[in-house]
Amino acid sequence: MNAPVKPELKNDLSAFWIPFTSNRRFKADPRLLSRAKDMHYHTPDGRSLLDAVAGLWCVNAGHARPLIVEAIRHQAAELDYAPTFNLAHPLAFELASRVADLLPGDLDHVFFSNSGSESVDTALKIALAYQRARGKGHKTRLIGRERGYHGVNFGGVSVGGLPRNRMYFNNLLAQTDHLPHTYDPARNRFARGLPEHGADLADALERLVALHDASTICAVIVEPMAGSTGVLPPPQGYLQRLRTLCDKHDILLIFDEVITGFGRVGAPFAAQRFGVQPDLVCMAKGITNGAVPMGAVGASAKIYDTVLGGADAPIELFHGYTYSGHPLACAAGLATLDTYAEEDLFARSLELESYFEDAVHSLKDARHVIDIRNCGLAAAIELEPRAGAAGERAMDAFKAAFDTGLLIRVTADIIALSPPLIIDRPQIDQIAETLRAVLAKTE
Ligand code: PXG
Ligand code: PLP
Repeated sequence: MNAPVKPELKNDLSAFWIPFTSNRRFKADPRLLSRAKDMHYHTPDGRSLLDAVAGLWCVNAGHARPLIVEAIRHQAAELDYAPTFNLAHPLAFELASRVADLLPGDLDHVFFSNSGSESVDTALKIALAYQRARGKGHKTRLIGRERGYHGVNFGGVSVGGLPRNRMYFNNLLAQTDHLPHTYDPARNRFARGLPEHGADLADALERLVALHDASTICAVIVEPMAGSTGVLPPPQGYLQRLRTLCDKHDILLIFDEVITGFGRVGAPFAAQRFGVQPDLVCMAKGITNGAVPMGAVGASAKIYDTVLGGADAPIELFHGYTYSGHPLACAAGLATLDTYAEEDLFARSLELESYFEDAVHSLKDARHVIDIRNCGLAAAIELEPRAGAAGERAMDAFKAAFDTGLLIRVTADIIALSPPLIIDRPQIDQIAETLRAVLAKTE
């Protein structure tokens, strides 16, 4: 039988439903990327763009790095796919050990997923399984934070704190609650690094305990530095206070380090930079330098041992993905960790922090700017919203920057910067100069 002939092959912009984007506007005026190397993207019409956001906060070692490219190429021919349900392959063990080695304290065990969203839902399920395994199955309530971003799956949206990510999808997890966010412009505007005021905001956990009782609370999940909502470094002492309160009330503390992990804030993880030990850590993005989708959850020895020890069935955790520990992702992950180590990129991020801080804060008097925040190689420049048109001014700045050869990220009226950790000082200057010029022209 002849294969059915397709009447007509249509290749236009309509089929691809583009995520978190105005499809109508984008398809009327598309922006395409076709190639990337080191600090730059290239467009199909031959223009180059300085990448000031590491793709989407993920390409921490810069684009198309040789070790990573070669590892993926080799692995695709060697072992393209291997199940990890009742089977495994060596690279998955090797990557888990290497990641555990980078994690602080006794976070010795690593569960693989394929994205940050999956890592978050995995961590929430591990937390619930842990409480149940230790005979505290009534501790089921999950506490997130206002303005938190924990991906787009139902668990992550339920603990997340971005209204529009929640309001269209009514059936969220029952039994969640939220801490207040830590943004306090009245006291902390234009703070450099960690803001001075706001450690006391962690005390809101006491009120949630008073309301719900600790016997119903499983875990608190926070981004140690909120990223997606516009770079909110934690107030000095806030995370320490949160850790103390979680210990006091026998509540697990989960750090969502999907953005802050792998060098973004000048240490392997924010947990090390800020000196606070979580029980579970969510990762993704920089784990493979963005080259192959992968996520992971780091779990403490206490959690792993309890879940295994308290299991009521041979399989201790009824959870996993077809692509958990995918060979291509593992190969990319190992080559990524080698690249970070060979070039000492986490130390580089810390070393460049003050230069980057000076450069972004030099925009304090640029047009429309109402606040600037930074930590490590991440920064936010917040613009005054146009009256009655929230987000439009930043979107105009994004397009103008793109046309001027600079890739930035905007969310509401906030410009976010998170360049690859290989950036050099002249490129940092270029970001600041381009943004000043772009903002001067933006209405
Ligand atoms: N947790 C955190 C803290 C994140 O930043 C996720 C979970 C979800 O990861 P996935 O891989 O499922 O997207 C993220 C992702 C932005 C932006 O510019 C941020 C993210 C993703 C896309 C855009 O703010 N963060
Ligand atoms: N839906 C169906 C019908 C499936 O068979 C599977 C996995 O086998 C899934 C969803 C989950 O896919 P994944 O394991 O890639 O998350």
